[in-house]
Order: sequence, then structure tokens, then C-alpha cells
Amino acid sequence: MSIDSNVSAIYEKLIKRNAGEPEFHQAVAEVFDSLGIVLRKDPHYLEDNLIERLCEPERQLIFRVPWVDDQGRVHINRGFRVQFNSALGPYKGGLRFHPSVNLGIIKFLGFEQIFKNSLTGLPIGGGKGGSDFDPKGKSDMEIMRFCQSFMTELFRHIGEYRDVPAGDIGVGGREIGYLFGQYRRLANNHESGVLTGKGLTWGGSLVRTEATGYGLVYFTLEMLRAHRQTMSGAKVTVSGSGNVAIYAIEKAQEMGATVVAFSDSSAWVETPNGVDVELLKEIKEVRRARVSEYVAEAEGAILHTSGSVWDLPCDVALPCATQNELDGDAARTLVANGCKFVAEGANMPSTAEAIDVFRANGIHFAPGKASNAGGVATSALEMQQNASRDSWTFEYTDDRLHKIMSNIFKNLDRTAKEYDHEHDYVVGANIAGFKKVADAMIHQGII
Ligand code: NDP
Ligand code: 2IT
Repeated sequence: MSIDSNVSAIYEKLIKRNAGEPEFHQAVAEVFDSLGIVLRKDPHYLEDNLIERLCEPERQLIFRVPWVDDQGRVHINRGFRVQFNSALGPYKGGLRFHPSVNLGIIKFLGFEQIFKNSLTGLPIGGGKGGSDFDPKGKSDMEIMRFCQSFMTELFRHIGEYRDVPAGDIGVGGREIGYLFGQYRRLANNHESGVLTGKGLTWGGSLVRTEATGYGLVYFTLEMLRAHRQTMSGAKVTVSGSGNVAIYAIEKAQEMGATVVAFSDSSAWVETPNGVDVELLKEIKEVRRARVSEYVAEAEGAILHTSGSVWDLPCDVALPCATQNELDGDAARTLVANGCKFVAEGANMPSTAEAIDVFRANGIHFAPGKASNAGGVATSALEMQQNASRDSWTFEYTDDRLHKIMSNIFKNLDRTAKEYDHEHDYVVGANIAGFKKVADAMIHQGII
């Protein structure tokens, strides 16, 4: 990757002003790499310091989150919400609870979210939040007390037309429930559109749980089709075993693929005969246990505590765990083993070097801001249902999701061609996502 000379001064300044935030720098560099192409054709985007404005969040909140554990000890965590860009709609993006969370991580995620949300074609701006709280090993009561304390500060900053959080790593249906309960109590208002990923009896949408994983597979299907391949009979490697991974595995297998591996942060599992999805759901969603438990109960599954899922030969790789989990060496191994397609379910799971390796070796690569947009798109469908006090059927919502993902692929493909980078879906995603937001910012004046 290289930064175009038109934006290199902005990038240098951004690194200095946002010191110690390597993931944010990386996410900006990836977008700037594509911007050179658009700025040569459309130099008006350089006017009024638009690019620098786009890289500066509209608002950044950092707050103390005190909570009491089951032994009566007081803990202090740090809460974040970065409201990055609201040109296209209210800030929208998940909350991540993980010990690795810091401002730079939330800024990288919020920055990516601007372009992702733009690509969905729905009226949502970009934001992200979370905490360095570690949910692992905590009781339900501890999780509840933490969520209540977190929302006690956050509630004054969010709203149906202001900012609409949802889940991400460490935040699923249980956490959204506790967060919503506390919001409704503090606001004295059952404003269901304030959060997405809610339970089905109190404003949630069918398909939201499955949406990111299913959407990833719908997108991958379009990419395979464009290169005359199918999912049926393909060997697919998935990393992670959380919300995104589970439903990507389910949909890929439903379409005739064999998922040959998955993982969590403790180990990875080789599944030569495919994955027993119901067992995986039971272990991860109900028991909240480690992947070793899956191996103990599933026939033919092999536990590995060294190496990674990327060591196995596959046709399609779907990284669905976390940022920078797939580096240059892993990318070279995938190439050597004959992998042809990589589509990101996680946010920025491939390092810049890995993406260079994919591009240099003809691997068709879909960046997360396009291929994992199904989650936030279905969140926007949940907001539509809340606004109209309606709830749609599974089939209707799933069909909407499928069409949105197909349209995202077509938009990327068309944009990449238009800018003379056929099949470069990084260029297609960055340019198509950027132009819509940039045009809205231009129309709305210097704010
Ligand atoms: P979950 O918390 O449900 O699952 C996360 C999975 O990734 C777990 O298997 C976890 O393992 C693994 N993981 C997380 N952090 C690390 C780490 N530092 N090292 C190794 N493994 C790790 O999260 P989601 O499935 O919701 O999110 C996964 C990815 O998808 C994230 O990048 C997220 O930003 C992205 N995403 C999520 C969307 C959603 O709707 N949920 C939408 C779009 C993108 P362990 O349990 O051992 O920690
Ligand atoms: O990264 C993401 O797109 C998400 N975690 C989902 C955000 C949302 O608002 O549904």
C-alpha cells in the first residue's frame, strides 16, 4: 500500500495528532491508498479540507465506569463512544467490551464504520464505542451491574435520531438487554430505536442475530459467482467462534460448503467433516465455554494449540475474529495452499502486508467494510421496524439483507471498473463508500 502524494501531508499530520493509535493509522492508510485514484479524477474532493475533516471525529467521549463485583470489590473501567460522522444519518455502530479496547481501537472501528454504513445504502452515520471491561469469567449479575453503570453515562449521549449503539465483540443479546433496561429507566421512555440487537419481544428484529455471518456469505457468493465459482463443494476456513463466525459457518454449510476449521482465542479446531453448528451454538452461546469442549463432544474434530486456522488448505478464507489476526506470513501460506478468495467478517482482520500479498497473488479479497456490512444493515432494518412500530417476518428480512449484500457487491464491482481497477474490491469499497459521505458533507457545508 502507498499513500498518494495528494493526501500524504494530511496523513503525516494525522499520525502526529493521534500518536499511539496504530490501528487508527492503519484504517486511515487503507482508505488513503484508494483515495489517490479518486482525487486524480475528482480533485474537487481536496477542497475545503474535506479529507482532514472526515478524519476528525465529530465528538469523542471517554468516561469512568465504576462497578461492584460479586465479592463487593469496586472496579473501574473506561468507557468510550466516538461519534465520528453523521452526514448520512444518526451515528450508528457497535459497542465492544474487551480488555484490549482503547481510544485508538474505537477510532479505527468508528472510521471504518463511516464507509461501511455508507455502502449499505441506508441512512446511517458512523460511530463506535465500548470499554476495556473483560466479560470473560464474570457472572450475569456482574455483567448487569457493569452494563447499568456504562449506560448511566452513555444514555445522555444517544437517541433514536442521535446515536444508535449495538453489539460487537463481547456485547450480544444479554448485554443489549441490560443496557436497554437501564436506558429506559433513566430516560423514562421506551424509545426502542435507541439500540439495535434487542430481544424479539421488545423491539428486536428477526435475522439481526444471524445477519453479519449470513450477510458475509451472501456477499462471498456474489464474489465467487463473478469468478465463475460456487460455494457448493468449497472448503472454507473460518476464524473465531463468536456471533459472526457461527452464522457464517451455518450459512456456508447450508450452501453446500464444508467448513474445515474455526477457533477462539485459546485454540483452533480442525473439522475435516464439517462443523456441527448446533453443538457449536450450545457451547458458545449457552455455555459460553472454550472450543476444547467442542472437540471433546464432536466426532472427528481435532484441537490445535499451535499454528492457526490459516495453516489449512482451503478455497475460501473468512476471518471472523478480530483485527490483524491474519498477517503477511498467514497470507503467504493461504496462497501456497491454493486459497482463491478471502472475505473479511471481522473488522480489519488482515494486516496491510497480508492485503498486499493477496493483491500480488491474484486472491480475490473483500474488505470487511463491505463484506461484513450485513450486521449494521440489518440494524438499520431494525430501526425502520421500530420507527413504524412493525415487525417483519424472517423471510422478508432475510431477503432484504440478501439484496443489500448483492447490491454492495455490484456497487464495488462497478466502482472498481469505473476507476480502472477491475476486481480490486478494496478500491471499489473505499471509493464508493467515500464518495457518498463526501458528497453529503459538501452539500451540508463546513461543519
Ligand atoms: P464475539 O464476541 O461474538 O466473538 C468474537 C470471537 O473472536 C470469539 O471467538 C473470540 O474468542 C475471538 N476473538 C476476539 N478477540 C480476539 C483476540 N484478541 N484474539 C483472538 N481471538 C479473539 O464477537 P463478534 O463475532 O460479534 O465479532 C467478531 C468480529 O466481527 C469483530 O471484528 C467485530 O468487530 C466484527 N463485526 C461484528 C458484527 C456484529 O454484528 N456482531 C458486525 C460486523 C463486524 P474468545 O471468545 O476466546 O475471546
Ligand atoms: O462492526 C459492526 O458493523 C457492528 N459491530 C455492528 C454495528 C451495528 O450497529 O449493528
